Amino acid sequence: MLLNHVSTVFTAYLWQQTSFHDVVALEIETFWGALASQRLSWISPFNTVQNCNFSQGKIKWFEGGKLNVSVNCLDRHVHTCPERVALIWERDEPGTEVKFTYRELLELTCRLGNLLKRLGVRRGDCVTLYMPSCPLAVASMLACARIGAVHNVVFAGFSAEALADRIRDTQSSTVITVNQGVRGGKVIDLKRTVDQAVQNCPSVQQVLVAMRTENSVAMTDRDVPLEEYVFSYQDGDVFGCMADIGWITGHSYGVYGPLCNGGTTVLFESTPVYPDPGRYWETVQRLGISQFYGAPTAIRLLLKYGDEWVQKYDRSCLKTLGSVGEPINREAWEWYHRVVGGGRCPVIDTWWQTETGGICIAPRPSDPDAEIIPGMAMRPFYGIKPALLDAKGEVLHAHDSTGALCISMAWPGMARTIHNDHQRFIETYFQPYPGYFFTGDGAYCSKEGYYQIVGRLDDVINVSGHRLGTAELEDVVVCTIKCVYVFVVLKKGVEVQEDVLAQQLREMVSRNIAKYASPDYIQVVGRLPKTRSGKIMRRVLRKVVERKTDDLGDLSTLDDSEAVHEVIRGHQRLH
Ligand code: 6R9
Repeated sequence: MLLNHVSTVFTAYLWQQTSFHDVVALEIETFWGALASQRLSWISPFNTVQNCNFSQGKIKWFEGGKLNVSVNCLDRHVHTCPERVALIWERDEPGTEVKFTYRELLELTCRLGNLLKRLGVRRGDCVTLYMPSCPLAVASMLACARIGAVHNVVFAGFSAEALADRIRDTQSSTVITVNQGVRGGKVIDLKRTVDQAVQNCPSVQQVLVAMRTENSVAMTDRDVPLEEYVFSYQDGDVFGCMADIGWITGHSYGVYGPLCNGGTTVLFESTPVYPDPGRYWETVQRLGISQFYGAPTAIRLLLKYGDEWVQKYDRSCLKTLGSVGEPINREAWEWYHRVVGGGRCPVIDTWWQTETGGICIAPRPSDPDAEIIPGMAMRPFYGIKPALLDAKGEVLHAHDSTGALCISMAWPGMARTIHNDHQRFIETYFQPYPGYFFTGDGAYCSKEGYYQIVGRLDDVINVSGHRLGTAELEDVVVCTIKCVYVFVVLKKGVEVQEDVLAQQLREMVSRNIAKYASPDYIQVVGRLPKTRSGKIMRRVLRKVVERKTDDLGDLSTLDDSEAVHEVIRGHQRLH
């Protein structure tokens, strides 16, 4: 698990560096080998850089080597710059941020690590964290890593059942939580949810409870209260990854990447619209964020509110704007670039997955001559070898083609198994295209060798014999099913007659893609069903259109169930 973070460390590092030309030419093995020796402290050095075989699902990196990722994130920097700010906790209430230095974070991590050991947590045990993005959550992750335990971070918006499933799956003996969470001005009783969940989880022996708010909660014999912590202030470079730590982006780019590189990271507890839609940019100004890393869902939401919310704030500290999680459509890309970045900051659309551990395809903002095309993830990251394959499993050699996005060589950050189910790992990722790691996404590669993600392959639809990626259509109408069924969310304050809108959208799609792609049905909705990390749940929309609403599938990651009910009611009204 510790090694999974190695390539994250490098990609985060690249955000911070100005030139990397010298390493580009090096062979993959030399490349990862050199970075691993230079950028990380090893307890014992590795013998081989890699020993991987995709057809056997064997992924082995840095054999013989031993390191501790928490030592790499903390101790290394405490030796050289103990008072540098490691974390800025951007709390829900604007203007109440709290800063943690590397020294403080190490102290908190060691205290927690020792407590976990005293409570009987051993190497290989799993600890479930059900906490909002806060320094104690980061210290808990690092404390687990420090003592060799596995952390299972469950997004603090998940229901008691979804939490219980994940605790049972990992057989956790220990859960760490807070009394209450605070998000968008609302208080959420997290401890109560944990109490409900653990009723059905016999493995749980103890629940560690920290106090996020001042309200007391009912404690049982199983609960262990955690004391509150210390903080101080210092200036530094500020990496603003807005993702919740319950999502891989929060792990790799909120915690391990920036800390391992000695950077200062912002932990965002709130929402982009609390107390108002200017929150992100007010935070950028107040904390001096230099790299802002957000999700297209948030960008699309904010652009609906207009430019004034951005322009009110000084964003001159911003250097790079990152996007992750979904394809970013051109309108959102351009708004992000022109309005948020004032045309001055490169927008980097970064494609990667939980399974890849870190960014795999992204433009290189460090290269002043590098071209960036809106809506394209552009070039493979150093050491990543993508391949596009057709339905017969043949590699598409020529550029200017679309196919299943696979990766032909291993890299250190990639997943090495599925917990308790290695066979499923092999079947899901290595059997669809033997010899390749299959990502599940479709991609287009341009003549120049630039990549554009066209969406999940299970979202690609077959219309009149033509394969259409949802991303491509969405880019034009800014969603779709076997016939094209478009769900439209209007910008704030926009009023249109639905039949006029439908006519305009049909013309636009016919003109920009093709007549066969023109939408058959158009439904205007207030909002779309999304996961907690902001991805549109297209499979749910498909079921609504297919009238299979009694078979919506796993909804445990759904953010707001009311959004589904609204879409269903709208659909019933129309048809
Ligand atoms: C990091 C993360 C992975 C899936 C991935 C793809 C979609 C992520 C994207 C993107 C287009 C991008 N995705 N980044 N699609 N452009 N820049 O999101 O991990 O939650 O595992 O999701 O997200 O479909 O396969 P995860």
